[in-house]
Amino acid sequence: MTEKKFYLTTPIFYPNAKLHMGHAYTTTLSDVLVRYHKLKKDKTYFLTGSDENTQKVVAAAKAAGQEPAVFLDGIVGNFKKLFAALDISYDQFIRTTDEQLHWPGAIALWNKLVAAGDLYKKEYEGLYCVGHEAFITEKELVDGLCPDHGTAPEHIKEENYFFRLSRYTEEIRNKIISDELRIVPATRKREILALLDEGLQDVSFSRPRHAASVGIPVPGDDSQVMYVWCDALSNYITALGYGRDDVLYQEFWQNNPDKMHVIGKDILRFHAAIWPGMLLSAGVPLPATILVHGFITSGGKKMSKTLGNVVDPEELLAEYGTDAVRYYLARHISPFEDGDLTREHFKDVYNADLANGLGNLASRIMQLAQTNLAEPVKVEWQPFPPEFQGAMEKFEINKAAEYVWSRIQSLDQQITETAPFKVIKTDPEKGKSLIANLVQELALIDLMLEPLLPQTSLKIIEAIMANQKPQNLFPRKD
Ligand code: ME8
Repeated sequence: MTEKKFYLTTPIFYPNAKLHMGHAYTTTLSDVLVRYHKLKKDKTYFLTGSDENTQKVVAAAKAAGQEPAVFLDGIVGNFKKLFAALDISYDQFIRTTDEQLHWPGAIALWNKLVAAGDLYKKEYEGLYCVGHEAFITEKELVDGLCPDHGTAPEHIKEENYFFRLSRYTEEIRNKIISDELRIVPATRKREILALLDEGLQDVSFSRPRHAASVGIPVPGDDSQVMYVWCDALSNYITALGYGRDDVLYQEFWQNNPDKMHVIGKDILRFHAAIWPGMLLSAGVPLPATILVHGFITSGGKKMSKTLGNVVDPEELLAEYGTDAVRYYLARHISPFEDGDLTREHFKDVYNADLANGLGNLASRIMQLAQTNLAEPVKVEWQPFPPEFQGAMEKFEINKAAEYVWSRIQSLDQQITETAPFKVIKTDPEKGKSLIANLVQELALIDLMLEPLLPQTSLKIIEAIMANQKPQNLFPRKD
């Protein structure tokens, strides 16, 4: 039997500032999906990284009074610290300033687009929003400002290479309609199809070197550097060795039907229109799935310093620990819609679902086992319950977690109803078998917890194997 492959990427994040809760969400959602595939014994590859060749980074480094390279190393170090604290099991962290790993592939891809006759030079005049790292139209402005960033766009007149994206509108459209390129959820599929119905415009793919000041030189034209999005999107294949070393690329991209991008709703157009256009032009297979999640708000509002409603992932991690944060994100944020997180709700959920729920259940059962069973229960292998598997296959990690917690609740009830602590006094054999059953059930719950709460899952299975009550998994918070 040939092994199934699973390739998952997150966006590469801009290292102009610290990562926030939204980034923590994208990476946690991604990590849960990868760990689930690992448990199914698929061969997985998980990519994340940073999008470094941008004006934002140059500006942020300048504001910090540092050389860009030094500034970037510092920020990227912090990205990795956050990912470690969230237990993100990525295989590779790609940086687009990496001239060995990223640039050869980006250049090779560019050359393919040239060979296809899809790049041409043109004078361009328009408005550019540095926040978006994209051109913006007069129509999109509110009071002369970019509505997302609240900043005035730059007026730009320059010569750029343009990518003939318009040529691929129909092909992209058909592939999305037929789900050959699957956009999940359906609301996002409709959104991108509506955009495709209007027809795609050709897009700027380079900037004059002086204007952009950083970036990958355009092959054969030193006066230009690749435009950020053209450079950034290619990371998904350059990291695997496209144009450089084909082994991983062949295995996880070229010959792998199960490759997916996880992104937020803000970058749908880039991933579901521009990127497929580039791949079609270059004759490279398209991704199979783009999972588009919503945005996290706090108290129904965008997190912002002025509103004082920012919840910092590092702070939550320090106070509650890795698995509590993963739990909240996995269970209480829908991957398909916008979600909300406040400190108050986080604490309530922590106490109810983790301290009183899971923590209490594991400790009750293992206390009974430790006191009454002479040796550890030999746990039998059990398949994933279909409810859990079904939800995971649809990327509904919140529903999967909800199902696990419904099992936690029923197991709690089972202890109360079967009362093994009483039975053991009158009928020790029956009492022991009731307790062994509880342990067996706990082991199944524990299996489902692995992708969601990996550290807790390990502690529980260790407790089961040692026939010992685990340490206090989730101390109550007042
Ligand atoms: O766009 N809620 O990088 P970026 C949930 N470098 N997720 C959020 C969020 C929120 N409020 N805010 C951001 C870029 N995100 C480019 C990507 S990919 C080839 C290049 C998450 O640092 C979400 O995943 O601005 C979103 O798509 C991403 O961060 C944008 O990160």
